[in-house]
Amino acid sequence: MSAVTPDQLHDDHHHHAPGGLMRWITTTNHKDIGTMYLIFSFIMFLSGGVMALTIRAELFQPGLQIVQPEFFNQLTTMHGLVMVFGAIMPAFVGFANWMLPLMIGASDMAFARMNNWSFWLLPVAAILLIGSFFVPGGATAAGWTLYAPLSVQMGMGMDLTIFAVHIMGISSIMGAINIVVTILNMRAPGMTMMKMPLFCWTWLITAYLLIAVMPVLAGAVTMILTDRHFGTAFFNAAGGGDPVLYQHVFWFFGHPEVYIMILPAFGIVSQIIPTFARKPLFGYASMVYATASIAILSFVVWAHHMFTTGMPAATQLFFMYATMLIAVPTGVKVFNWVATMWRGSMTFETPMLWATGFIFVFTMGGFTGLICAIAPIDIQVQDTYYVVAHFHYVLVAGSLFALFAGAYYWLPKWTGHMYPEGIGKLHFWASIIFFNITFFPMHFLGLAGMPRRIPDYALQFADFNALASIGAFGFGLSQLIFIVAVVKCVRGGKKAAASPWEGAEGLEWTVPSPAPYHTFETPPVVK
Ligand code: CU1
Repeated sequence: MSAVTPDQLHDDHHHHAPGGLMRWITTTNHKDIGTMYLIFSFIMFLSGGVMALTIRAELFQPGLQIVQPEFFNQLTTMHGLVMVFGAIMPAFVGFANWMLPLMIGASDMAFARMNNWSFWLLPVAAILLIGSFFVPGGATAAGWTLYAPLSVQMGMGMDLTIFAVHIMGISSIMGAINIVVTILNMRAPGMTMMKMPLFCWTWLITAYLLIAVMPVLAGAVTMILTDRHFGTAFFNAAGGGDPVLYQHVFWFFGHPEVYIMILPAFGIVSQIIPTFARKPLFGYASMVYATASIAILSFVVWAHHMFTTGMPAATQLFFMYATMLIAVPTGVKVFNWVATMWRGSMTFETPMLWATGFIFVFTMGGFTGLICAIAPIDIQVQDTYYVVAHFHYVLVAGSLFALFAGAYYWLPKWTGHMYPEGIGKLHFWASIIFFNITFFPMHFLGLAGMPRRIPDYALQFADFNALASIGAFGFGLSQLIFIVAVVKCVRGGKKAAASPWEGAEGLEWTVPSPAPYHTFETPPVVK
């Protein structure tokens, strides 16, 4: 009987597993699929970013300089769709793929082949979506919300967008089912639900939101499709339909969607703060309940997007108070993060900079959200740059900053190498400064009455627009620093220790008991 050497085992493995491109097309490995999600989402982030910079170039001065108004509207529409469905959502799914099995001690995702299919649907949807720029009439210019009746009358770019939304929805639902089943069925012995790292909890709740609302979005765009081509009149008053119905259906999806894009961010930040404060997370159970409360409330606030559609006052009041109620569990979370840092031995490596930057700037977006929730104020600022400022504070300084926090935090785990700390810090400081230069002036523009989704504007708005455009180009260029950091990390970054944050990441486990020892290569050591 001869012993099998590790080399022989490796060779044997090699004969069965495809290499090169086929490896990536056929992979069922959660780490490979996580990597593909992250690379795909970053490419989409750059595409949506180029659209944003074209918009800001046009808005640098009043008048029309760079693009025609019709194309400008296509750009604002596609920027929103690409960033929401192509960049932010897939990036969080990438984090889920990489980290959930490791965190709960599972060997892989529950449905490894479906996982491959979830990912590979996305490039198809992206080609349809971005390809719609090149069909007759160009991409749809109905806004990312695709409001009827305009979206019913748009050219064939709208049909490609509907098809893309359907495909992305299928991908999201399959991904969400995979996450729910993995968490409920594949936890290691001893890993009870209330011992899971908070990232798992936030993603479990997010996955339920996805399963609940993606079919609603699919229904909304299908009704547009049949109104366009098959003689129905869901949104056509002349045929007995109601254009406002579209807004109800869309925002029944759209508001929970806001939390789909922020709850996993809360999860990432909740892993990072304890590590760099060197204290366990404050209020673990209250974090779980706050996340669930936000998710449940997100289903009963949708019409805060519709205060100007002529609702009865009592309905406005209901949606106003329900929306303001969400500030309570969100406040619990912010309190817990701050209480975790309170009297901790804090250090500010790059992930912690992004995480604390997230808390500070995301919370400002939360406050402007509360202001928009007040019906009489919302009626004033509806469709102005105040709203644009608000949702970029929660989506850029919220979702995106948390994604960068998580990327720097786990890059050593993913690649086995450290990223260059100085370059990471430069990326953070450049981003947070240029972010605020870009978006803070938009509050003033909105309060002064500048409408969103227009390529030209009155002279009185010129100064703040020039400032915002300068900030946007600074922000865009700053993101190239991330590419430098990742490339330097992968090629020749210094070798990461098994416990890259000097054992402090043992504290990312939010409960006193340690992580199951087999989830990472070596047990975390708490110093
Ligand atoms: Cu909302």
